[in-house]
Amino acid sequence: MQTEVYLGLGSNLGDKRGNIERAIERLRELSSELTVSGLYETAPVGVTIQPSFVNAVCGMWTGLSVFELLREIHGIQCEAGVRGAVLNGPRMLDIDILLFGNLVVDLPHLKVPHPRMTEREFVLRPLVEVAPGVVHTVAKKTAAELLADLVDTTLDPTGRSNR
Ligand code: PH2
Ligand code: MG
Repeated sequence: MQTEVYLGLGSNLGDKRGNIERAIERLRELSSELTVSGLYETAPVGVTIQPSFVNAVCGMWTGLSVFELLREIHGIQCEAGVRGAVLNGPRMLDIDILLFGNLVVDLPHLKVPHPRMTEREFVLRPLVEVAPGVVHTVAKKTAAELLADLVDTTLDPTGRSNR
């Protein structure tokens, strides 16, 4: 069985673009079909005193289970280098499973959909580029709607829309 999967990639140490591009080449080996967004230079979110990131999203079809995919992702992250083990701190490569078909997982080491993806423009903007119509399994909104909601609340921090 093939599943449609979306992954978020980020790097803010070393050869940031090269780290993302090498990861994509490795992910291609795991999928029958893969599309990748552009590479976005983004300001760090959360821990803001750290280098800027390069972020991208890839969409792929894979025959792997979510746990098999997670194991492969860990391997790809290790190959890129384990520097940057600080939570939310600088890292050579971070790959997050954003969406895995319609699957919902809530385990200590794995949450799908990714719990913070709806708050992060550095995830939603490239996601909209590759799959504007993909529906978030829990929020029941498309990527394009989630991005529009986010931009609204960013412009008006009270969350009141003026439209
Ligand atoms: N990842 C984080 C924390 N902050 N900021 C940006 N711009 N891009 C990221 O990928 C990122 C971040 C933790 O995974
Ligand atoms: Mg992350």
